Formats: sequence, structure tokens, C-alpha cells
Amino acid sequence: MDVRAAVAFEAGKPLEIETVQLEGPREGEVLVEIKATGICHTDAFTLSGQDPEGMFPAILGHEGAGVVVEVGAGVKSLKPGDHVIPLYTPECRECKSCTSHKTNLCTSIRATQGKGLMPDGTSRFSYKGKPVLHYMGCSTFANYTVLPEIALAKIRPDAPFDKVCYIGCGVTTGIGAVIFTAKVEAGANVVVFGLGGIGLNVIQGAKMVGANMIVGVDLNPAREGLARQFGMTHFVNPKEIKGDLVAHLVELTGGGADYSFECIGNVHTMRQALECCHRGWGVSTVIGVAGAGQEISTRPFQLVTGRVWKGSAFGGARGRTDVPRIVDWYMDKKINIDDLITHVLPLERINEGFDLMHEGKSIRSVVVY
Ligand code: NAD
Ligand code: AHE
Ligand code: ZN
Repeated sequence: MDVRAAVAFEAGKPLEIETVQLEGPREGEVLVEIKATGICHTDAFTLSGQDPEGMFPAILGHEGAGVVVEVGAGVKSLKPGDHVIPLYTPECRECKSCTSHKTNLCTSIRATQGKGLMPDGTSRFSYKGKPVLHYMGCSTFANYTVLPEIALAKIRPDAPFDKVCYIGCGVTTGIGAVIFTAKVEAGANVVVFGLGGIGLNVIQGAKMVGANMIVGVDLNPAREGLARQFGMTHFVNPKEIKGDLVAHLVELTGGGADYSFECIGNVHTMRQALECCHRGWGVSTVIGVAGAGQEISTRPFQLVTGRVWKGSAFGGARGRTDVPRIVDWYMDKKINIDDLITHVLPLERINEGFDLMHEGKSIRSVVVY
């Protein structure tokens, strides 16, 4: 079938809106009509050419919501008409990782997903007879896409697509990192580096669990107002700090953060996030994604003296189990998504969404089909 897609033909070039061809679902696969998709910083990261797994031409996008149109042979858990959120972290419930219950990083299809292919090693998308790659197993920058059954969370039908698409990445990543990965407890002091689409959800999660101080760190002063609305108690702009930022944060938190979160993707702020943690117990969670070849460093003494470095992908959430619950939280008004969606665009204007992100003018832009 013909579908409308924003195609990334080359790294560093704007997306191009084209009609591409999509094959129907094969065994274990599902055809989904995407109704809305958010634009996450990771899409921009891959488009920039910094992602070691970034390959072109590809159809990017991994923060979507839509409706099942057709199911392939053997698909049991979904039927046409079901509302779904695509999962770049699937949940097969059978692999070593899923059955361990120690991680959300399902490994069943990770190898082919990282190559931009479906689990059988082929692509369903093509343009002028040549294959176009999938992205993070989702490719939500197309109005129809094909995914494996295990990479779809079935959600309630009354949830609005243009809001809950954000649960497909940013909301779950931020809130999940607080509750599933770091397991922040009530009364903790939390420091959040980067107050964009992810960091504001970390703040929202920290508020939900009853954190005491919630310190936000960002170079963009325009982030302060919304962050305070979401629960931030103290704002720190590194440009306005005379002297060492880490020392300032340690003093502000009365000895260091119980928990810190890096939501930027910068290896220098990752180090600062670790080192602003409290001696003996502070836990720092890396969420931001850093470019090819970059490495983190710190003095081993930071770890010897009890600080812990962790990482979190998709907030540690098990997609098919946790995403429908998070949709319920939104529908029950326990979490706020609406105020974080600052721009809504048609597919034809998707590149403006990337521009707004780079200019620091948006939190989340959502494309509606
Ligand atoms: P964003 O662009 O919306 O937000 C980034 C924020 O960081 C902005 O507010 C910006 O002003 C601030 N910032 C940039 N440099 C800074 C610095 N040196 N000091 C302080 N603040 C600084 O991006 P986002 O969508 O929130 O994504 C954040 C990061 O998280 C990206 O690296 C993205 O790839 C990553 N991410 C990871 C996961 C995961 O599962 N681990 C999921 C989604 C996104
Ligand atoms: N492909 C990159 C890493 C990108 C990355 O870390 N992705 C996160 C999700 S970011 C969503 O916005 C993730 O889930 N990683 C775990 C995984 O299995 O991909 C690289 O460096 O190769
Ligand atoms: Zn994302």
C-alpha cells in the first residue's frame, strides 16, 4: 500500500515528505495506522548522524499511537480496531531478559531492530523499488507502519492519540526512571539535569512519589516556569553560578542529592550528575543518549565512597504491562501530559518540530496525521 512518510534520506538533512510503499504484515506482525507521533530528541540525535546505529534511508519516529488495521498469521493478542502504542522496547515475556524480571530490555528482536529490519531480516518499507529502513522498530513518522505483535501495547480506546503518543517514549522514560529504575522514595532530594521533554517528566515523577527538594538544572532560563508548575522546587542555571556547579548543588541539597538524573545526553553533565550525589548513597541515573565515540569518566573514588551510577532505557518500563497503566494514570488525571505538548503540526511541517526543539522553543511537538 502507499503511505505518507517523512523519510530521512541522509544524516544531517531535513526529512522529506514522500509517498512510500508498505508491505502488509507477515507472521507475528501487525499493520498499524499511526494517528499521532511525538518528536523526541533521540530522533534528532539519529538524524544528526551521531547514532552508531543510525542508518539511511530510514523512517524515523518512535513515540506514536494508533489503531490496528490488520494482523498477520499467528497474532493472538491484537485485532483490527484495537488502539495501540508502539514499543521500541518490546516485551516478549519469553526471553532471558523478560523472564529474569531484572530488566525491561527484552532481547528477542533487538539485533534486527538495531539494523532497521523486521525480525525476519527484511524491511516492509520501500521507495522507488528500493528498501527503506525501519527505526527503533517503530517508524512512527509514517501514517501506516508494521510492527511485531510483541512491540505493541494495547491501550484503552478512549485515550486521545495526540496526547498518549507521548507515553510511547518521553512520559514513560521520565516517570519510569524515577519509579522503576531509581525507585525514589518520599522525602528524597532529587537533582534533574535537563528540563526538556524527558527531564520535566522526571520532575513530574519525583513530585508523584513525594520527593522533598526537586532541583532542576538547565541552561535555558525559559524552562524554569513550566518546571516549577510540574514540581521543581529550586532552579539552577549553570551560567549564573559563580564557581563550581557540583559544589553548589551539594551545598544546596545539604550534602548532595539522594538521586540525580541526567536528561541531556552530555558526558560532562553526566559526570556532574554523579558527583553532585550524596557521599555514601547517592544514585545517579543516566537517561540522556551520548553521541558515537563519547565516554563518561569520573574518579573511581566517587564510587568507592558510595555513589552509584545507573542507566535507564524507556524508564525501566515493561511496555505491554506498564504502558496501559500509564495511559490510565493520564486518563485519571494523575499525570499531566497536555501542558508538555507545546506544538501540534501536520506531517508536512515535521521539520519545524525539529527546528523548535533545537531552538529550545518546544517541549514536545506532536505530529497529527
Ligand atoms: P530536549 O531537547 O527536550 O531537552 C534537553 C534539555 O537539556 C533542554 O532543556 C536543554 O536546554 C538542556 N541542556 C542542554 N545542554 C545543557 C547543559 N549543558 N546543561 C544544562 N542543560 C542543558 O531533549 P529530551 O527529548 O528531553 O531528551 C533528553 C535526552 O534524553 C536526549 O539525549 C535523548 O536522546 C534522551 N532520551 C533517552 C531515553 C532513554 O530511554 N534513555 C528516552 C528518551 C530520550
Ligand atoms: N542506538 C544508540 C543508543 C540509543 C539509545 O540509547 N536508545 C535508548 C532509547 S532513546 C529513546 O528516545 C534505548 O532504549 N536504548 C536501549 C536499546 O536497547 O536501544 C547507540 O548508542 O547505539
Ligand atoms: Zn525517545
